[in-house]
Amino acid sequence: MSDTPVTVLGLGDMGTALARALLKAGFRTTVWNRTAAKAEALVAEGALRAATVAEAVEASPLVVVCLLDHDSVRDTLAPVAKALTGKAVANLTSGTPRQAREMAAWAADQGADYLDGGIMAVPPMIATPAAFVLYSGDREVFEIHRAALDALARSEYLGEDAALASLYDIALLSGMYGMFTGILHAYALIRSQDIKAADFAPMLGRWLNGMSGAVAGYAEKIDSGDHARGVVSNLAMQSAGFGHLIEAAEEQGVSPELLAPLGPLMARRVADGHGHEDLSGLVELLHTRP
Ligand code: FVH
Repeated sequence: MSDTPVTVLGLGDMGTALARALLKAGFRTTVWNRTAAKAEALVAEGALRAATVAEAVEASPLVVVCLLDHDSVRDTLAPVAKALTGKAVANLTSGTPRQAREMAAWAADQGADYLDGGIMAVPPMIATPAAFVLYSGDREVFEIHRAALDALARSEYLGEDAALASLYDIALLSGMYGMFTGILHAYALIRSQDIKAADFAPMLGRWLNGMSGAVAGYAEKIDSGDHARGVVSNLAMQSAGFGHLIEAAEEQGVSPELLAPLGPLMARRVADGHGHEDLSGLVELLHTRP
Protein backbone atom coordinates (compact mmCIF):
# COMPACT_ATOMS: atom_id res chain seq x y z
CA MET A 1 0.00 0.00 0.00
CA SER A 2 1.30 3.47 -0.96
CA ASP A 3 1.81 5.74 2.06
CA THR A 4 -0.15 8.89 1.07
CA PRO A 5 -3.88 8.48 1.58
CA VAL A 6 -6.10 10.10 -1.02
CA THR A 7 -9.74 11.17 -0.88
CA VAL A 8 -11.97 11.33 -3.94
CA LEU A 9 -15.08 13.52 -3.78
CA GLY A 10 -17.53 12.68 -6.56
CA LEU A 11 -18.14 9.19 -7.91
CA GLY A 12 -19.74 9.86 -11.25
CA ASP A 13 -18.27 8.06 -14.25
CA MET A 14 -15.00 9.97 -14.04
CA GLY A 15 -14.64 10.11 -10.25
CA THR A 16 -15.21 6.35 -10.07
CA ALA A 17 -12.50 5.75 -12.68
CA LEU A 18 -10.10 7.99 -10.74
CA ALA A 19 -10.79 6.28 -7.42
CA ARG A 20 -10.39 2.86 -9.04
CA ALA A 21 -7.02 3.89 -10.52
CA LEU A 22 -5.82 5.02 -7.08
CA LEU A 23 -6.94 1.76 -5.50
CA LYS A 24 -5.21 -0.27 -8.19
CA ALA A 25 -2.01 1.73 -7.65
CA GLY A 26 -2.14 0.86 -3.94
CA PHE A 27 -3.29 4.18 -2.44
CA ARG A 28 -5.45 4.12 0.66
CA THR A 29 -8.51 5.70 -0.97
CA THR A 30 -11.45 7.27 0.82
CA VAL A 31 -14.50 8.06 -1.28
CA TRP A 32 -17.59 10.19 -0.90
CA ASN A 33 -20.49 10.80 -3.23
CA ARG A 34 -23.73 12.74 -2.78
CA THR A 35 -25.66 9.63 -3.83
CA ALA A 36 -24.03 7.19 -1.43
CA ALA A 37 -24.96 4.02 -3.34
CA LYS A 38 -22.44 4.90 -6.06
CA ALA A 39 -19.63 4.10 -3.62
CA GLU A 40 -20.62 0.47 -3.20
CA ALA A 41 -18.62 -1.08 -6.03
CA LEU A 42 -15.49 0.82 -4.98
CA VAL A 43 -15.92 -0.18 -1.33
CA ALA A 44 -16.07 -3.81 -2.49
CA GLU A 45 -12.75 -3.16 -4.24
CA GLY A 46 -11.12 -1.80 -1.09
CA ALA A 47 -12.10 1.89 -0.90
CA LEU A 48 -13.06 3.42 2.45
CA ARG A 49 -16.49 5.01 2.48
CA ALA A 50 -16.89 8.41 4.14
CA ALA A 51 -20.36 9.14 5.44
CA THR A 52 -19.93 12.91 5.09
CA VAL A 53 -17.82 15.33 3.07
CA ALA A 54 -16.13 16.45 6.30
CA GLU A 55 -15.17 12.86 7.14
CA ALA A 56 -13.83 12.39 3.61
CA VAL A 57 -11.72 15.56 3.79
CA GLU A 58 -10.35 14.60 7.23
CA ALA A 59 -9.20 11.22 5.93
CA SER A 60 -6.39 12.33 3.58
CA PRO A 61 -3.89 15.11 2.93
CA LEU A 62 -4.84 15.09 -0.77
CA VAL A 63 -8.47 15.63 -1.75
CA VAL A 64 -9.26 14.95 -5.42
CA VAL A 65 -12.52 16.63 -6.45
CA CYS A 66 -14.37 15.46 -9.55
CA LEU A 67 -17.93 16.78 -9.52
CA LEU A 68 -20.27 17.94 -12.25
CA ASP A 69 -19.34 21.62 -12.39
CA HIS A 70 -18.03 24.65 -10.54
CA ASP A 71 -21.28 25.22 -8.62
CA SER A 72 -21.36 21.65 -7.33
CA VAL A 73 -17.76 22.04 -6.13
CA ARG A 74 -18.61 25.23 -4.24
CA ASP A 75 -21.79 23.65 -2.82
CA THR A 76 -19.82 20.63 -1.63
CA LEU A 77 -16.70 22.33 -0.24
CA ALA A 78 -18.13 25.52 1.29
CA PRO A 79 -19.77 23.77 4.28
CA VAL A 80 -16.46 22.01 5.14
CA ALA A 81 -14.20 25.03 4.55
CA LYS A 82 -12.57 24.76 7.99
CA ALA A 83 -11.65 21.10 7.48
CA LEU A 84 -9.71 22.04 4.36
CA THR A 85 -7.03 23.94 6.27
CA GLY A 86 -3.69 22.25 5.64
CA LYS A 87 -5.10 20.00 2.91
CA ALA A 88 -4.22 19.91 -0.77
CA VAL A 89 -7.20 20.10 -3.11
CA ALA A 90 -6.79 18.85 -6.69
CA ASN A 91 -9.94 19.98 -8.43
CA LEU A 92 -10.37 17.99 -11.66
CA THR A 93 -13.89 19.27 -12.29
CA SER A 94 -14.31 21.02 -15.65
CA GLY A 95 -14.64 24.78 -15.49
CA THR A 96 -13.46 28.06 -16.91
CA PRO A 97 -10.14 29.82 -16.23
CA ARG A 98 -11.98 32.44 -14.16
CA GLN A 99 -13.62 29.75 -12.04
CA ALA A 100 -10.20 28.13 -11.50
CA ARG A 101 -8.71 31.39 -10.22
CA GLU A 102 -11.75 31.91 -8.03
CA MET A 103 -11.40 28.42 -6.52
CA ALA A 104 -7.66 28.93 -5.97
CA ALA A 105 -8.32 32.20 -4.11
CA TRP A 106 -11.10 30.61 -2.08
CA ALA A 107 -8.91 27.62 -1.17
CA ALA A 108 -6.08 29.97 -0.12
CA ASP A 109 -8.54 31.80 2.16
CA GLN A 110 -9.26 28.46 3.87
CA GLY A 111 -5.53 27.72 4.26
CA ALA A 112 -5.66 24.95 1.67
CA ASP A 113 -3.25 24.33 -1.19
CA TYR A 114 -4.89 24.19 -4.59
CA LEU A 115 -4.26 22.57 -7.93
CA ASP A 116 -6.66 22.93 -10.79
CA GLY A 117 -6.82 20.13 -13.31
CA GLY A 118 -8.18 19.30 -16.73
CA ILE A 119 -8.70 15.65 -17.56
CA MET A 120 -7.86 14.88 -21.17
CA ALA A 121 -9.50 11.48 -21.28
CA VAL A 122 -12.83 9.70 -21.04
CA PRO A 123 -13.31 7.37 -18.05
CA PRO A 124 -12.15 4.10 -19.71
CA MET A 125 -8.87 5.82 -20.67
CA ILE A 126 -7.94 6.63 -17.04
CA ALA A 127 -4.67 4.97 -15.98
CA THR A 128 -3.86 4.07 -19.58
CA PRO A 129 -1.02 5.64 -21.61
CA ALA A 130 -3.56 7.49 -23.81
CA ALA A 131 -4.79 9.68 -20.93
CA PHE A 132 -3.22 12.83 -19.56
CA VAL A 133 -4.26 15.35 -16.95
CA LEU A 134 -3.27 19.02 -17.06
CA TYR A 135 -2.41 20.71 -13.76
CA SER A 136 -1.78 24.29 -12.72
CA GLY A 137 -1.36 25.97 -9.38
CA ASP A 138 1.22 25.49 -6.65
CA ARG A 139 4.21 23.60 -8.13
CA GLU A 140 5.40 22.30 -4.76
CA VAL A 141 1.97 20.79 -4.06
CA PHE A 142 2.03 19.18 -7.48
CA GLU A 143 5.47 17.65 -6.79
CA ILE A 144 4.51 16.47 -3.29
CA HIS A 145 1.45 14.63 -4.60
CA ARG A 146 2.86 13.66 -7.97
CA ALA A 147 2.86 9.90 -7.26
CA ALA A 148 -0.89 9.88 -6.59
CA LEU A 149 -1.63 12.19 -9.55
CA ASP A 150 0.49 10.03 -11.86
CA ALA A 151 -1.60 7.01 -10.85
CA LEU A 152 -4.59 8.68 -12.56
CA ALA A 153 -2.88 9.45 -15.87
CA ARG A 154 0.27 11.11 -17.21
CA SER A 155 0.50 14.46 -15.41
CA GLU A 156 1.34 17.66 -17.28
CA TYR A 157 2.12 20.62 -15.04
CA LEU A 158 1.57 23.96 -16.82
CA GLY A 159 2.50 26.65 -14.29
CA GLU A 160 1.60 28.50 -11.10
CA ASP A 161 -1.43 30.36 -12.51
CA ALA A 162 -4.34 28.11 -11.51
CA ALA A 163 -6.24 29.14 -14.65
CA LEU A 164 -3.79 27.51 -17.05
CA ALA A 165 -5.08 23.94 -16.85
CA SER A 166 -8.59 25.10 -17.65
CA LEU A 167 -7.40 27.35 -20.47
CA TYR A 168 -5.44 24.52 -22.12
CA ASP A 169 -8.31 22.09 -21.52
CA ILE A 170 -10.83 24.42 -23.17
CA ALA A 171 -8.44 25.15 -26.07
CA LEU A 172 -7.87 21.44 -26.69
CA LEU A 173 -11.59 20.68 -26.51
CA SER A 174 -12.36 23.60 -28.84
CA GLY A 175 -9.89 22.17 -31.37
CA MET A 176 -11.56 18.80 -30.97
CA TYR A 177 -15.09 20.14 -31.47
CA GLY A 178 -13.95 22.08 -34.54
CA MET A 179 -12.69 18.80 -35.99
CA PHE A 180 -15.87 16.94 -34.99
CA THR A 181 -17.92 19.69 -36.66
CA GLY A 182 -16.15 19.14 -39.98
CA ILE A 183 -16.44 15.36 -39.68
CA LEU A 184 -20.20 15.50 -39.05
CA HIS A 185 -20.78 17.87 -41.94
CA ALA A 186 -18.72 15.62 -44.24
CA TYR A 187 -20.76 12.56 -43.24
CA ALA A 188 -24.04 14.43 -43.77
CA LEU A 189 -22.91 15.26 -47.32
CA ILE A 190 -21.92 11.66 -48.01
CA ARG A 191 -25.19 10.32 -46.61
CA SER A 192 -27.15 12.73 -48.81
CA GLN A 193 -26.00 10.55 -51.72
CA ASP A 194 -26.81 7.28 -49.90
CA ILE A 195 -23.15 6.43 -49.38
CA LYS A 196 -22.29 4.64 -46.16
CA ALA A 197 -20.27 6.73 -43.72
CA ALA A 198 -18.14 3.64 -43.01
CA ASP A 199 -17.19 3.38 -46.67
CA PHE A 200 -16.07 7.01 -46.69
CA ALA A 201 -14.37 6.96 -43.30
CA PRO A 202 -10.91 5.70 -44.38
CA MET A 203 -10.62 8.43 -47.02
CA LEU A 204 -11.77 11.13 -44.56
CA GLY A 205 -9.26 9.87 -42.00
CA ARG A 206 -6.45 9.95 -44.57
CA TRP A 207 -7.38 13.49 -45.62
CA LEU A 208 -7.58 14.85 -42.08
CA ASN A 209 -4.24 13.25 -41.19
CA GLY A 210 -2.73 14.87 -44.28
CA MET A 211 -4.07 18.27 -43.21
CA SER A 212 -2.79 17.98 -39.64
CA GLY A 213 0.35 19.90 -40.61
CA ALA A 214 -1.81 23.01 -40.15
CA VAL A 215 -1.46 22.61 -36.37
CA ALA A 216 2.25 23.48 -36.42
CA GLY A 217 2.13 25.58 -39.62
CA TYR A 218 -0.54 27.98 -38.36
CA ALA A 219 1.15 28.18 -34.94
CA GLU A 220 4.29 29.59 -36.53
CA LYS A 221 2.32 32.25 -38.44
CA ILE A 222 0.19 33.15 -35.43
CA ASP A 223 3.22 33.59 -33.17
CA SER A 224 5.15 35.67 -35.70
CA GLY A 225 2.09 37.64 -36.85
CA ASP A 226 3.30 37.07 -40.40
CA HIS A 227 0.39 35.34 -42.13
CA ALA A 228 1.85 36.01 -45.59
CA ARG A 229 4.99 33.88 -45.17
CA GLY A 230 5.12 30.63 -47.17
CA VAL A 231 1.45 30.73 -48.20
CA VAL A 232 0.46 27.72 -50.28
CA SER A 233 -3.30 28.34 -50.57
CA ASN A 234 -4.11 32.02 -50.23
CA LEU A 235 -7.18 33.24 -48.40
CA ALA A 236 -8.80 34.98 -51.40
CA MET A 237 -8.83 31.69 -53.29
CA GLN A 238 -10.05 29.77 -50.21
CA SER A 239 -12.79 32.33 -49.58
CA ALA A 240 -14.07 32.05 -53.15
CA GLY A 241 -13.95 28.24 -52.98
CA PHE A 242 -15.69 28.16 -49.62
CA GLY A 243 -18.84 29.52 -51.27
CA HIS A 244 -19.00 26.25 -53.23
CA LEU A 245 -19.02 24.27 -50.02
CA ILE A 246 -22.10 26.11 -48.79
CA GLU A 247 -23.81 25.97 -52.21
CA ALA A 248 -23.11 22.23 -52.56
CA ALA A 249 -24.45 21.51 -49.08
CA GLU A 250 -27.69 23.32 -49.90
CA GLU A 251 -27.98 21.52 -53.26
CA GLN A 252 -27.58 18.19 -51.46
CA GLY A 253 -30.22 19.12 -48.85
CA VAL A 254 -27.61 19.36 -46.10
CA SER A 255 -27.82 22.22 -43.62
CA PRO A 256 -24.58 24.23 -43.74
CA GLU A 257 -25.10 25.56 -40.21
CA LEU A 258 -22.02 23.87 -38.71
CA LEU A 259 -19.73 25.18 -41.43
CA ALA A 260 -21.31 28.49 -42.42
CA PRO A 261 -19.79 30.84 -39.77
CA LEU A 262 -16.36 30.50 -41.38
CA GLY A 263 -17.51 32.07 -44.68
CA PRO A 264 -18.21 35.64 -43.45
CA LEU A 265 -14.97 35.65 -41.43
CA MET A 266 -12.95 34.72 -44.53
CA ALA A 267 -14.74 37.35 -46.62
CA ARG A 268 -14.13 40.02 -43.97
CA ARG A 269 -10.42 39.27 -43.79
CA VAL A 270 -10.15 39.38 -47.60
CA ALA A 271 -12.07 42.70 -47.68
CA ASP A 272 -9.58 44.03 -45.10
CA GLY A 273 -6.78 43.46 -47.65
CA HIS A 274 -5.42 40.11 -46.45
CA GLY A 275 -6.45 37.95 -49.41
CA HIS A 276 -2.81 37.09 -50.20
CA GLU A 277 -2.28 35.70 -46.70
CA ASP A 278 -3.06 32.36 -45.08
CA LEU A 279 -6.23 31.21 -43.33
CA SER A 280 -4.27 31.50 -40.05
CA GLY A 281 -4.93 35.27 -40.21
CA LEU A 282 -8.55 34.69 -39.12
CA VAL A 283 -7.20 34.48 -35.59
CA GLU A 284 -6.65 38.25 -35.78
CA LEU A 285 -10.44 38.68 -36.19
CA LEU A 286 -11.17 36.44 -33.23
CA HIS A 287 -8.77 38.03 -30.78
CA THR A 288 -6.84 41.29 -30.77
CA ARG A 289 -3.10 40.68 -30.43
CA PRO A 290 -1.92 41.88 -26.99
N1 FVH B 1 -16.87 11.73 -18.35
C1 FVH B 1 -16.13 12.33 -19.29
O1 FVH B 1 -15.99 11.83 -20.39
C2 FVH B 1 -15.47 13.67 -19.05
C3 FVH B 1 -14.02 13.67 -19.49
C4 FVH B 1 -13.31 14.96 -19.21
C5 FVH B 1 -13.58 15.50 -17.82
N2 FVH B 1 -14.99 15.45 -17.50
C6 FVH B 1 -15.39 16.22 -16.32
O2 FVH B 1 -15.30 15.46 -15.11
C7 FVH B 1 -16.30 15.92 -14.20
C8 FVH B 1 -17.14 14.73 -13.72
O3 FVH B 1 -17.64 14.06 -14.85
P1 FVH B 1 -18.40 12.69 -14.72
O4 FVH B 1 -18.28 11.99 -16.02
O5 FVH B 1 -17.97 11.95 -13.51
O6 FVH B 1 -19.91 13.22 -14.53
P2 FVH B 1 -21.17 12.46 -13.92
O7 FVH B 1 -21.06 10.99 -14.16
O8 FVH B 1 -22.36 13.16 -14.41
O9 FVH B 1 -21.03 12.68 -12.34
C9 FVH B 1 -21.25 13.93 -11.75
C10 FVH B 1 -20.84 13.88 -10.31
O10 FVH B 1 -21.11 15.16 -9.70
C11 FVH B 1 -21.96 14.95 -8.56
N3 FVH B 1 -22.78 16.13 -8.35
C12 FVH B 1 -23.52 16.80 -9.26
N4 FVH B 1 -24.10 17.87 -8.70
C13 FVH B 1 -23.73 17.87 -7.40
C14 FVH B 1 -24.00 18.72 -6.29
N5 FVH B 1 -24.78 19.81 -6.43
N6 FVH B 1 -23.46 18.42 -5.10
C15 FVH B 1 -22.68 17.33 -4.94
N7 FVH B 1 -22.38 16.46 -5.96
C16 FVH B 1 -22.90 16.74 -7.16
C17 FVH B 1 -22.74 13.72 -8.90
O11 FVH B 1 -23.29 13.19 -7.70
P3 FVH B 1 -24.60 12.23 -7.74
O12 FVH B 1 -25.51 12.80 -8.82
O13 FVH B 1 -24.09 10.87 -8.08
O14 FVH B 1 -25.16 12.34 -6.40
C18 FVH B 1 -21.65 12.85 -9.50
O15 FVH B 1 -20.83 12.32 -8.51
C19 FVH B 1 -17.14 16.96 -14.94
O16 FVH B 1 -16.71 18.26 -14.58
C20 FVH B 1 -16.82 16.68 -16.41
O17 FVH B 1 -16.97 17.81 -17.23
C21 FVH B 1 -15.60 14.14 -17.62
